[in-house]
Amino acid sequence: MKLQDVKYDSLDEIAEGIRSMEIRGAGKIGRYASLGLSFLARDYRGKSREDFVKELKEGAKKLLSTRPSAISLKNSILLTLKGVEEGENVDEMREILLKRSGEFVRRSHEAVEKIAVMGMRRIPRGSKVLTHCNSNAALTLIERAFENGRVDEVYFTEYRPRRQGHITARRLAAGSIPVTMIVDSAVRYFIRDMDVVVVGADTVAANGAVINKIGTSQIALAAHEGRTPFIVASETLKFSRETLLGSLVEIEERDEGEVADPLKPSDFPGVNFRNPVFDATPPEYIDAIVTEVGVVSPYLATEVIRDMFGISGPVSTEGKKDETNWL
Ligand code: RI2
Repeated sequence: MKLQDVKYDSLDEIAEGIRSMEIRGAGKIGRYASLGLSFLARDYRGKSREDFVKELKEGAKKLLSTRPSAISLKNSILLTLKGVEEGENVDEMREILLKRSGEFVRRSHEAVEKIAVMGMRRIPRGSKVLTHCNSNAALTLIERAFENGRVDEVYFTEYRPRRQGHITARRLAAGSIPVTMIVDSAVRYFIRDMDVVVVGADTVAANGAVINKIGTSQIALAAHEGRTPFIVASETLKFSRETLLGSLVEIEERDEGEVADPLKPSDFPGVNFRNPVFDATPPEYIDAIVTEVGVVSPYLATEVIRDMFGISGPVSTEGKKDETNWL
């Protein structure tokens, strides 16, 4: 992603794009949030170091407020701003931030490619693969596996309520991959025909649970029952440090209109609607999590988080103030 290639030109535009879900997908919102901070730094005209820090903090909070439970958003903001305070003046701080953001975005793109290459080795030749919703990491892995003769056909869920499976359909079909759309409730019917399930992740918790688009845990349960391997493709960006400290992962609940669609909630008098968009798949239903640092058992999630944040010894809420100050 190059600055000149994106259609947004300010942090505010990017924040609005994430809020409206024009920019979506856990990895992508992380990369765009980082880009948003670099736009803010690029456009800052003041000379006061303190005012610059204040503006960055406000910008970081604005970005996070667009999808407050998205850990990739939070991690990307913290990783982009890490070390910025070491700059002695605004120019130095800007330089550090722009460099970190550029590196962060480049590494994130590289991470997806590494995940695809490592993960495709887990797909037996000639497989039928099932995927859910729309994950760039999962689809890149499936595409590489197809190019290498490991995938014959992909089944994907339509995914209600937002039907993001349609995005998956168009992408796979454009790559000439044989694809079949099924409704979310047909997964158990087809699961025994599948050789492997590949999904993405929004958050990976320290206990190895994977929080992904609603319905993922039902698919994992069906796969477990049908003895179909269940693989998660996830950048380490989605691993949650907070869960190491005992926090629970907050589940985003979106507007009831998405569930009632194409009608309106008012067309169903006396009916309540609930619209949680993620659920948690426990580690016992996950065979492997493919990250850019290797293919790991979900039970090694703690180690990945420790490595990522350089945490050794007992974990406490103290320390690491450089990162937590920003948000
Ligand atoms: P990438 C999406 O979130 C889906 O839940 C998907 O599984 C996950 O992000 C994958 O992320 P949303 O933004 O593999 O549609 O694309 O809620 O990074």
